[in-house]
Amino acid sequence: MTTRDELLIHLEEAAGNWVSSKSLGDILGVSRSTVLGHISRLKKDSYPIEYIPHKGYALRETSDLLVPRRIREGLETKAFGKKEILYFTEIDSTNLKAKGLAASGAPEGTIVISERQTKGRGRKTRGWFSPPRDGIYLSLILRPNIAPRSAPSMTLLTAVAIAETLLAVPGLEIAIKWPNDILARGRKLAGILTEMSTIGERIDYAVVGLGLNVNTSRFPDEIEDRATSILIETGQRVRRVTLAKEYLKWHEEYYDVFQRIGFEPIRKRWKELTNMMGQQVTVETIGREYTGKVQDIDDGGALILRDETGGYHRVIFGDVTLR
Ligand code: BTX
Repeated sequence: MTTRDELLIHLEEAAGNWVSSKSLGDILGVSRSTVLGHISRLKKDSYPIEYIPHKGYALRETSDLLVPRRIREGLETKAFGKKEILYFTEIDSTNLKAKGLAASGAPEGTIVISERQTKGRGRKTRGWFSPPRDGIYLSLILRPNIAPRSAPSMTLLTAVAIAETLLAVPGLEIAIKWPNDILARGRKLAGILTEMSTIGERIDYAVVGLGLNVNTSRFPDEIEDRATSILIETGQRVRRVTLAKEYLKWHEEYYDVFQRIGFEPIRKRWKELTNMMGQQVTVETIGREYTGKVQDIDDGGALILRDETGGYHRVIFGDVTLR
């Protein structure tokens, strides 16, 4: 963790109380001028830090930072977010960080969260626009006891958990799009990036990364007509910390169902939350394209299409275009 992130976490843990630059320097083992330098940069980046002479610095309690203390407060889960929460004001990609941690043995339920990503990743070589403090960029480490063949089900389960979270936001209409998107009015509101590592015929770990556009007011030109946020959809700013906690709760709930009963209840709910059933689609996968009507998803999360000749196709991954 950088000194800047540690400093922010200390201010946050002071829960609105004033802390002097000297005591911050003592806690962090750096000089007072280093502290002042970090504070000035944080303020320049619009972090809501206040100052009163002779008292010191405090982070405004209403700030909606995704710091561990705020996530843990009232978090209704058993394991997700109850283990380690790694927090960053800035990181290249939370998924990259989480993969490194998972490879060195971090337990299921460990979370990596950042206020901003400089190299947020989508599938293949794509990027994920991750402006500071507007969205949720969160990666969760899982160790599911499933065969690699069933890996797509982890993404679908996550999509259901995000959809359940978003259903509680007034004025928001959402639909799941296979395999990894949540759409509002046909535009991308959230994306999921599931990455995993296998040992023989079993999954060692899965990292499930969520990118959710919460209070983003503008997107870069190249994605402006394809992307949206809760703010754009509803005109309301929503507290990210509340959403992040709800999401963790739903995700854990469905993950438990998955471990105890299997994929079937999730598959059923997924079908209720998508607008793809019966739709004519084209799916582009590596070196092939399939066109057909969406018939179903199978017990591993693959998409089942029926083409004009009546033939069925099972697609494990790809990019879908609705016709
Ligand atoms: P995807 O490959 O399905 O979508 C990526 C595409 O979506 C981009 O090529 C671009 O067209 C568009 N796009 C980029 N940024 C945004 C955005 N903020 N909102 C809407 N559309 C966008 C989707 O991949 C999976 C994204 C997962 C992101 C999370 S964030 C936390 C974690 N860490 C990390 O590096 N990635 C994941």
